Amino acid sequence: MRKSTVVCALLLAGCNRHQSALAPFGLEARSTLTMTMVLVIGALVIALGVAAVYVLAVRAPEGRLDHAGGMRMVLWLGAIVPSVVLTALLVWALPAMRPLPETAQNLRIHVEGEQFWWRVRYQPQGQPPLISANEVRIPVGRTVVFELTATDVIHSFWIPGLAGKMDMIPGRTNRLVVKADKAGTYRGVCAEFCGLSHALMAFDVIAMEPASFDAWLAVSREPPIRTQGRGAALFAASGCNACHSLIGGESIGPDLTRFGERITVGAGILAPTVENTAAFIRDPHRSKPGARMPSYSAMPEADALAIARWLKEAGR
Ligand code: HEC
Ligand SMILES: [Cu+2]
Repeated sequence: MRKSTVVCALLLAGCNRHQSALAPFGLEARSTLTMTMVLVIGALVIALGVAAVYVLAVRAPEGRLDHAGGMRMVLWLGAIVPSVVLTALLVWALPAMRPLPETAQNLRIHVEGEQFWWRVRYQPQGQPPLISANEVRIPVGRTVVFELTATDVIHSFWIPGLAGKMDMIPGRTNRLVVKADKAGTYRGVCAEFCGLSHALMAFDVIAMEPASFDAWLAVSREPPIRTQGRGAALFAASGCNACHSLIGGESIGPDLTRFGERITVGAGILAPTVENTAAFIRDPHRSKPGARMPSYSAMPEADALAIARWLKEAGR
């Protein structure tokens, strides 16, 4: 009983961040959904039609349809109608395959797939880049160009509510042009098996009104304010800065500059609480087998909590 309550709560919690191609918030996903509906309804109509013909044929008096009549029916229903329908569908669907138009002025967001997280770099035209991780923010109503690549193995970048999948391949940059049309918080996932924690490699997508997006971008360029307490000392003493940047620089692990603002911990896996962060720091492999972060199981829980609290200070 209690177990099922927990399962239900977890399932419902998953509904906060929509991850569904059936609930589109962008142009490409919207046209894909329309096409899917046309195909599903069309297939249903055809199947019902075939069933109706079958029933009529069985019930018809013998000899009603001579050999020539039968051949005519095969010609029409077996060749002409399908050719016309398929050609019409092709002509109708071809334009949807064309990528959205883009210009050099469009915001570029470089996303690199890592085992098992996402390295994110915003590259607004004429401004210095902004580094982040495990979350992408996009302005509603503006064209955004994702530049996708990978460090280690092939991943696939998929935001079901926004657009189709795009492979992330080491040594190559694939582009995905998108336009969101509805603000909200959504979820993206890795859609290509990439190792042990492949299924635990998700990210948050926050589609914002353009003005709030610009404001967020401006604020994010300010160095974050952090106290210099126990958390700071422990972070340095434990060698965390060997892999994590707190000033938006290049780093081995996810950038933690504005960690307090993230709405999940561990690339879309855990709720953003201090407790979850501390648990992740002490034993990242419990929630993510194979994660490329050493575990700090010898670290006292109080220390992990102090670091977690301190990390969460910045970015809110
Ligand atoms: C050897 C490099 C390395 C070291 C050292 C390291 N980490 Fe990590 N850390 C990573 C990697 C890689 C990830 C991403 C794991 C994943 O999600 O697959 C990560 C993830 C995290 C996350 C989650 C980030 C997010 O976006 O949700 C936190 C928080 C974190 N580390 C804190 C720490 C702290 C605190 C220390 C020091 C006690 C530390 N790390 C030491 C590599 C490292
Ligand atoms: Cu992956």
